[in-house]
Amino acid sequence: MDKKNYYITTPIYYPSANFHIGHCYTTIIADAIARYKRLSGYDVFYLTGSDEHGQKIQRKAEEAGVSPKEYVDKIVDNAKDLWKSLDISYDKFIRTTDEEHILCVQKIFKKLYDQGDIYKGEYKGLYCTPCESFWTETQLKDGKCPDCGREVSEVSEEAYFFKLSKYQDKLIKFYEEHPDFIEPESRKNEMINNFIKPGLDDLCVSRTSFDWGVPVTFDDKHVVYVWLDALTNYVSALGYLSDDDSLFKKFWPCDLHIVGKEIVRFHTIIWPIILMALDLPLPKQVFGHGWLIINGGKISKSLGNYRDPREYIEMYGVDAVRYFALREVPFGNDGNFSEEALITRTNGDLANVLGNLVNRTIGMVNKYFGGIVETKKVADVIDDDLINEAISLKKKVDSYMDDLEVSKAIDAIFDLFRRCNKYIDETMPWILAKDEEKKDRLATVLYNLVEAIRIGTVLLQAYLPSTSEKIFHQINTDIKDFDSILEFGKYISGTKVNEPEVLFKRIEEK
Ligand code: ME8
Repeated sequence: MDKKNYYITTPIYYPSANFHIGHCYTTIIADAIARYKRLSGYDVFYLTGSDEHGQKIQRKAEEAGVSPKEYVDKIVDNAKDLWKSLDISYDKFIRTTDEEHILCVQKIFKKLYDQGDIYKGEYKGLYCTPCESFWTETQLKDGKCPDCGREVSEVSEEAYFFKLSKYQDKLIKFYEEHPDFIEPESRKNEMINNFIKPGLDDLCVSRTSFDWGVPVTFDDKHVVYVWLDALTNYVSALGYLSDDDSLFKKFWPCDLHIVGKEIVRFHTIIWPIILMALDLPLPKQVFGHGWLIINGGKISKSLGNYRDPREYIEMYGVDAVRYFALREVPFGNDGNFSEEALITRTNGDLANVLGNLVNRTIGMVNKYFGGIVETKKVADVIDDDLINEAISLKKKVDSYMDDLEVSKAIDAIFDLFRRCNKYIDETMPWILAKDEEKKDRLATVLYNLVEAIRIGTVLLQAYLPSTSEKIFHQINTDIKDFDSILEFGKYISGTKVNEPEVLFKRIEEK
């Protein structure tokens, strides 16, 4: 039977040498979902990438004395290096400077122009001449340019516009017919009440005041402006309108666009309208997640309140960072980031609950049975609760993942590990070990523990892949598939475990 397809995307990031843990958040969540779907048997395409055009980049490149392309090339390598160090399993990294993307944007622009959805008009704005930037009234600081503090003047420039307004009613109808299109629900109401009901303005889609962008083929003064360029990545990456559109045929429409809350608007209003105008099916869902914040405010370079995420990875391990991002931010809300909170999570859940459990269990198997895990099938009612919790875990995690409650999903897995620790307290293996007659019962207890650890770890693979591999190695099993955790007892009795190894060192609080 053919596998079912699943297409998931992150936003494409502005190239930056200063990625922070907040940027990693979107990518880690999408990675966990992509891995979970792969393990569930889907053929997954996970897309991420970089959004490289625009005046800001052009100016930064000038300051650095290099061409914009040279400038972005260097920074993109930085992003790829970061995703590698975070174990991000993307299938493709799209760059808006890729030839295939540029051609796709140009074809879309021409098509929309030919069918009358893009028209030439005049863009009016407040302009700062030294900064060569347009600003809106609300962006100004004390009525002056927010970048340099100088006076701005009202000027207008020739520009192309996209007729968003024409599709307004069709969009509302689409929302009504697809109640799950925007998640969480609260963001949908925000879109309807704040943006659509007051009436959509047509969108400026070209500029003449800079040239670092995709050129408009039929009017070479213009480059395509921001969102039409950026959003198109989700289809250009699949070869839409190219000679080979097999990926597009296979994976479109997208199953899930994961985006930060501040760009939900572009993904749930502009993007669907572009797709409607192109007569393409719309994505199945857009999920707008909250932010990682610091002391209630944004993570920001100017505040100097963060480190390069690679420093945290080096200090605490990749899975400490992944775990924090996945666990700390509840469904759709903001979550607070601090190094202390990262340390608390690492010491509490990772070192005390999981690390300690695996270490103690393997230690006891070595001490009492020379490393052999063998069930003697001496059951006790005390086992039932552990076994039930273990075999019902997948259903629970499936259901949280279906609702994109990633934080609850990973916590449910840790509930099983906590339950295992409680089972050790309840069964007291060190007491059983004192009585030769209880040896078979002791063997069964340790088998149950190893099997419950295996079951939890099979699910944990999607979230903490590197730790999971270490656990599989320590308990010496390659039975890692999702089907193997629906029943208790698939761990092969008689297996010899490997040497225990500390998974997470406890970190001394600073
Ligand atoms: O918006 N917490 O790119 P970007 C959580 N190029 N998420 C955060 C965050 C934080 N503190 N800071 C940033 C763009 N992000 C456009 C997208 S898509 C066609 C074009 C998230 O580099 C942010 O919410 O500014 C967004 O989802 C992502 O990082 C990229 O942000």
